[in-house]
Amino acid sequence: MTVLNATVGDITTQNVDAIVNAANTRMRGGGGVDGAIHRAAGPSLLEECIARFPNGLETGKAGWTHGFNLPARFVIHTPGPNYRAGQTDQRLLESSYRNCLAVADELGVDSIAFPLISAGVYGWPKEDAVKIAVDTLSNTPTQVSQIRIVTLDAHIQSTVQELLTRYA
Ligand code: AR6
Repeated sequence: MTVLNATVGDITTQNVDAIVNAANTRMRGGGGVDGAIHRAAGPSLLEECIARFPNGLETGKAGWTHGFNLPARFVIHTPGPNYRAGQTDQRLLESSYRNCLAVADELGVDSIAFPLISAGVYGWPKEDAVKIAVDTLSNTPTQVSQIRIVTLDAHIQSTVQELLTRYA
């Protein structure tokens, strides 16, 4: 059985098997969650990204690296759609969540923490991003036992919580 919950905090400090990185298609780091994860993991993360993703990663796909200095053993990276640049098809955002869970299953991950993919620099409207995250994570079959949605903002967290109760 999979338990889905929400918490306020920094994704880089989560004590889970894997954390998800809201990356970009170049896979060489960036701002937001991506920058925080690279800083906390240390420079080996960039080296592994270069080795494993020489040509980057397509929008909506997912791939993994180790977590290095992070508490999490793995980082599962996904470039979400860039809403600001016109990538407004919700199916792309759904596939980011689904593909991250598929990679988590391949890795045998038991617990995973997600940020709100595309809801920062990429400009996906926050409430809609929450709905897509909760719907997709609730409806995707997975072997992962614990899924945590991590937000920096308490207001957004309560919106996540509200939607989660509909699935409880
Ligand atoms: N912990 C948890 N949530 C966070 C953290 C954190 N440390 N930092 C930001 N958020 P974003 P995107 C929230 O911008 O929109 C990067 O430059 C943030 O408030 O990290 O998918 C990449 O390299 C927002 O709700 O990801 C790409 O170029 C959510 O996490 C681009 O930004 C996602 O914000 C990706 O943009």
